[in-house]
Amino acid sequence: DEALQQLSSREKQIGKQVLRVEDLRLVRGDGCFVDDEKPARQLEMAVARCPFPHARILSIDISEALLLPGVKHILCPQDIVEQSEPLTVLRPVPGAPALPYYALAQERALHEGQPIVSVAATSRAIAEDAIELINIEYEPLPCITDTARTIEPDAPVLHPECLKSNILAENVDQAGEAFQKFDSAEITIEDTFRVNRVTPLPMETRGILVNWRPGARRLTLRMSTQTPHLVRKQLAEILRMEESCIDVTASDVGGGFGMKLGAYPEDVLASLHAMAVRQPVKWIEDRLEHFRSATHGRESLHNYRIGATKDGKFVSLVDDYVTDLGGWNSSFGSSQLSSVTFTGPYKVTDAYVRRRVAITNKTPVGAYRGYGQPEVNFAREVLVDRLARKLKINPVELRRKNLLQPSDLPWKTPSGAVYDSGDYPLSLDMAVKAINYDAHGKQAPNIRADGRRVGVGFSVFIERTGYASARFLMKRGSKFGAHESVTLRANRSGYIDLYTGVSSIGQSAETAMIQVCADVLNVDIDRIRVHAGDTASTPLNTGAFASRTMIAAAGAIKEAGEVFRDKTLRIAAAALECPASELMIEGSLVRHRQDAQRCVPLSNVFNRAIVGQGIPADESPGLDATAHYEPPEAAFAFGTAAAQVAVDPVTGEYEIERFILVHDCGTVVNPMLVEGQVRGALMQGFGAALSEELRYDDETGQLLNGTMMDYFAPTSADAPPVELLHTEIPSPVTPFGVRGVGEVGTIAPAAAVTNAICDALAEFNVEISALPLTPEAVWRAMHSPQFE
Ligand code: SMO
Repeated sequence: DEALQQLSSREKQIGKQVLRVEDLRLVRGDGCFVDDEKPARQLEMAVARCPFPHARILSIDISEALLLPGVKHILCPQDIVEQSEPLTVLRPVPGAPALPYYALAQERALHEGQPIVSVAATSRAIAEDAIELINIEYEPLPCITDTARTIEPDAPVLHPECLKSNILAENVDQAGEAFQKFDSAEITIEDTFRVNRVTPLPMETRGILVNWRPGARRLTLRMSTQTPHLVRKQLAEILRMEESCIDVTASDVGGGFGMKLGAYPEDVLASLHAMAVRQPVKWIEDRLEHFRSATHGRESLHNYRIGATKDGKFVSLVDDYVTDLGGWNSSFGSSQLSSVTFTGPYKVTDAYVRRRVAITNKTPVGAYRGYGQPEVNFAREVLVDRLARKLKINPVELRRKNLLQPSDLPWKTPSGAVYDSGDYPLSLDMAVKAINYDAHGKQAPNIRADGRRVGVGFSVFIERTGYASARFLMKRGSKFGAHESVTLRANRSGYIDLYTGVSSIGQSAETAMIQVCADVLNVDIDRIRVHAGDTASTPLNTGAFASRTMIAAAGAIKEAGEVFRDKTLRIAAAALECPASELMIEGSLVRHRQDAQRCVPLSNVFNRAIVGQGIPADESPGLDATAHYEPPEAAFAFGTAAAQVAVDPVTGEYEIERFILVHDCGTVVNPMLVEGQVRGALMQGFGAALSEELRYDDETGQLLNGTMMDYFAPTSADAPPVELLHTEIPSPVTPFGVRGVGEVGTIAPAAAVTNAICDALAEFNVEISALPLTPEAVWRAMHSPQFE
């Protein structure tokens, strides 16, 4: 009817370019990060860290430090064993034994930067002075920093108490007869690809402020974390406390990128100090600590194999890879998604993937934006280009021949994932067209007047977005489910408070959640206020990671919103003296569907509910709704990257002249936010592909470039020109057809740029199998002995 038509023609917020609500506070300096809070009597913590990659701790003498004025409390390894449990792993590598990892190293330290002693003092400066006065005697032990070395049978075992080798776990997924098909394939190609170790580098380092009020039995932690509820659960276990005595809040978080998932040793230490001295204790990680103690990402070796027919049909895909986990199993284990997406968007039924997770004497590796998918995408897509050269088939043609067609979807991959929907060939076609690929054919000159060679490279890709249901996860050893919860609560002024455990890590989730909520309730967007990341006020949830918020939180908002809306209408029905079914919410009021004049403001309806007067006789007072939404296993985003580069063959220097990303995240909730997420992730993708690498000295095992001076993170001046294109195919498995978007930009840059460089240098037969793509690496690839 007419009223319903009006309802549907009312401007929908989903799909609209709504400005970020977060920016109102951030640009005015009213954001609240950990260090913005300075409670009275606050102490600061500093941590003595192992300077060696592997060492036995022979003795610790704190007597001088204890005498330093301002020092309030010192924790030594023995205190930790008495007062706490080892750190728990939220997402263990399946099949891996637990490594007994305490907040302070016990007897032996396994990586540079591992905490040995911590001090709480009246200032950070005094705490650091105290660290200088602590005498720790070490016996340096032989160390292993090389991934290939650590898995050799004769390598010294780093965790002899629970492992027989340095391989923590090994898992296989397979379908069909991958090896037989590979062995009998008309053409085969294989190589080992080295993916570099990088650091996620959020602008805000880790930070924590702990307050303990024993009389109230309340431990309050203000933290920079992606997962307040999960950290609370972990800390309760580690500190041997009731979960109900702990509150974790994470209001503004200056970036997480996966490395702020779960509890770290410093969280335990600051808590124990605060409980011992009954004063607030703060620790803000400095950048030098960050490089050595916050989890790293990516490092792995992928031996990838493709078996194909002479005309280029893939018959077998095999990936045998090792992830270098560093010294301990971090909260979010290794990059397990490499296994899930190793076949990419290709149609193959015979495939095999073996994942091994290895221990070395380096900082633990955790989740990092993309979580295993950039790594395997690099190996597979670079090898696809090499196969194309070997077969003398155009690399675009080769991909077209093997891509899953829209009609193949939903498609269960050999490793057991289900691609929900999509149009992969369309994505590739759009990238080919956008980069004007025909103009780069053989006829066109690919040599510039200055001698630079021009090349074009492609990478198709898949991204798993969202985090699976509890049933799926528990089978794989996860210690938590993945539901997302939201509470909507009416307030007297006629506004709606939205409570969510998703912390604001820069992903604009508050804005996007408001848009979804506004559409579900059909209210104005400024009617909704988000309260995020506080375990005391928000329903128990999972957190902000896995590109999942718009899948999982949106589902919870929808379910809670429907309950909230129905009760709102029932209460309004008492005011307007008509059946609730004849009413609708619109903007700031409830009105009759047929008669817009017959209406009542939301503030009136909400007041009735809250006061409990003037509501239907069978209705309870109050107006709020909580929903716990169980998300689907995943919704797979996809896309294609195309890069055009100009390479100087004399120096190996190159410039990315154009970079096109065609991307599908299903229903776009807010085009501006999607663009921001994709551009930000692309920059991290370029950084890891082009210039970033944590390098270790072969002999001493020391981190060689653990400062911003020596670690080449790209700046805005280094940003290549990026052109974004979208397809918008709704996912059938998510509430609003949304696929995740947060991590997608990290996946394809390395492969697309590598392929473009190799295309540009085709006359030199250049092959690149390692990251990052520094000019030196390109030059070396040109001058590698096999081509001389
Ligand atoms: S690597 Mo992400 O925070 O799932």
